[in-house]
Amino acid sequence: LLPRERAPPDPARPLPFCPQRSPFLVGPLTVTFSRVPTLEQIQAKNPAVQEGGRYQPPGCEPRSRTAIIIPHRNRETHLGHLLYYLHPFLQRQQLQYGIYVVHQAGNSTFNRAKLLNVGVKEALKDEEWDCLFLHDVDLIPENDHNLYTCDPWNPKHVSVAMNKFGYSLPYPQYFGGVSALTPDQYMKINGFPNEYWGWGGEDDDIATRVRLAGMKIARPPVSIGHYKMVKHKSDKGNEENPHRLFDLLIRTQRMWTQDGMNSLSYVLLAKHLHPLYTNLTVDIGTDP
Ligand code: UDH
Ligand code: NGS
Repeated sequence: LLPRERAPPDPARPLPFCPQRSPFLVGPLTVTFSRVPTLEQIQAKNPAVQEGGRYQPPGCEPRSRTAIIIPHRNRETHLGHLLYYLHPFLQRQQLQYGIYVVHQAGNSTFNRAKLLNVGVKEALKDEEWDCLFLHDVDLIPENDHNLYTCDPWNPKHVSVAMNKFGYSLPYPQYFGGVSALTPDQYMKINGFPNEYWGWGGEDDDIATRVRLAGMKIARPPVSIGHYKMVKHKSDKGNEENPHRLFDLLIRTQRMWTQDGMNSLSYVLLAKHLHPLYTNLTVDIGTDP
């Protein structure tokens, strides 16, 4: 048997669970952005990753099947940096995983939260994922003890210590960047809002949904939830949303059960299995 070849599953002898603590973890990581890796270079370093950016640990039953969902438009270099670090990171954690890039088609105003709803809906058609990681493209985890698994009870806010905020939370209810929910938790909050077009506020809406659905925000320790952001200017097509404070956020309590996964509509234009990720190109409509 070649080292990476899997023996066919034998129902009489199921694989043992992977250990509670993976022996491959190294802790703090050095993250730099001096060179943008090409997709070919990343592929060469990750020969065990399968089409669509999928992976299963050899020889043991993973403790989590995690889907990473990344909202995207016009950030190819950031995607290169993220894939370069994330693939080895997740393999060291001995997870089964898949990476989904949800690409907003067209030039209308960007809508991060709606793209994440689309990613969840489409990812769950592929696999019974245990855990959904909603992941900004420009945030690179700096410590592999930050496990990409879900908290069984509460939605988890994961990017608790970003370099741009001096490695601490900018405010206690902050829920932006990287978060992780089980599919049940995601449905319990009716997913994310679809009506936040442009920059800001959608993450605060999500934090409010968590509270209104009777849950709390779980978090990893600050020493572990370190992220380095790829520096960039603000994006064309993602200008500050002028409605976020006085039209939208004041209505979350009234709207959260009506606006979300139960009202999601979109047109999937393409689904393409790249060697390092599954690309979903989607028409999510335009800012009204
Ligand atoms: N994103 C894209 N393309 C865009 C815009 C956003 O891919 O054109 C995605 C990307 O995954 C990004 C995420 O959406 O990481 C969040 O984008 P963001 O602009 O909300 O957050 P980011 O931290 O930048 O990347 C903050 C810009 C500061 C704007 C300041 C307004 N006061
Ligand atoms: C808050 C925004 C959040 C945003 C956070 C950090 O003010 O959406 O700042 O922004 N809330 C509102 O605008 C209501 S950042 O410093 O990353 O640009 O995530």
